[in-house]
Amino acid sequence: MATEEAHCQQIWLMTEHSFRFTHAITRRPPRSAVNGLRAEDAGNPDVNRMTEHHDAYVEAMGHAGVEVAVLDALEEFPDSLFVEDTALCLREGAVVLRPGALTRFRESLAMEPHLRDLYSDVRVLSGPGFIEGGDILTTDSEILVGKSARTNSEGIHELRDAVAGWGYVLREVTTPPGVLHFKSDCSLLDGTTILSTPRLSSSGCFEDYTVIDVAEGEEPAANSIRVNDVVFMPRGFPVTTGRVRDAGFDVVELDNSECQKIDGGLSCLSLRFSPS
Ligand code: CIR
Repeated sequence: MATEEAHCQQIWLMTEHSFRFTHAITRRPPRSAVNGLRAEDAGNPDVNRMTEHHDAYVEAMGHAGVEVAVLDALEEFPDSLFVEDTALCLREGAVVLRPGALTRFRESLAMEPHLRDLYSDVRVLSGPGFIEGGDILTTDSEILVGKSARTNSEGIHELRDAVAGWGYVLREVTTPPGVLHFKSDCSLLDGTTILSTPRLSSSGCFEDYTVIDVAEGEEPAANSIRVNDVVFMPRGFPVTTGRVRDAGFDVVELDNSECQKIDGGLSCLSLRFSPS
């Protein structure tokens, strides 16, 4: 490859690293997902349907150009399909997190060996803080971490120390009260564009970004994911999907009704990364 072309490709990789992924890790839904944690009772999820949706999610990731590892279900952990909460995966390495929900704490230990298979540098937070991946949004310029009922200041401080050596700037922000995770209410659409609920964007935390607000009554649509050239959005939120399409993004809608019953969005279902 000509030197100039190689240089351009390097710059492209550096500027879009927050949504260009070669790999993902997912975990199959356990039968015990009917006991998954939830803030409100919307009925138990149908695990057969959830599994069909999960299969479609994995297939869509493949179509988007990602090599997907599908781990076996862990029956002892009802929420273990939401692998995003267990780790932060960056180009330089992975950080094993410390979930703040007691029933989920050991899920991250079960993830660690899989990260070691893919990364030479895996850092494990030793506590005493707590932090879940759903509260972490990585953009091209920074890592935003929302303090929440699952993520405390100590956990954020420990993550800041863990990633500082890799050159990342970490900014502490706040998850709106009553919202499970920071990313329950926002997603990255490209390096500088965020899809957000108005209740979150009105806090001013996205001042340096272009913000597309989700429509009133369509808050779960805020948890979407940009994967390479497409944006995966949950089905059933037509006004917000229209706004994202009108802004020029290529949207793929995915069924997520069963995970939504236990507060799980599309981002929660995978760890997405490109190890360097
Ligand atoms: C929980 O409450 O932990 C699960 N039922 C849902 C986790 C969703 N994860 C995420 O937003 N990253």
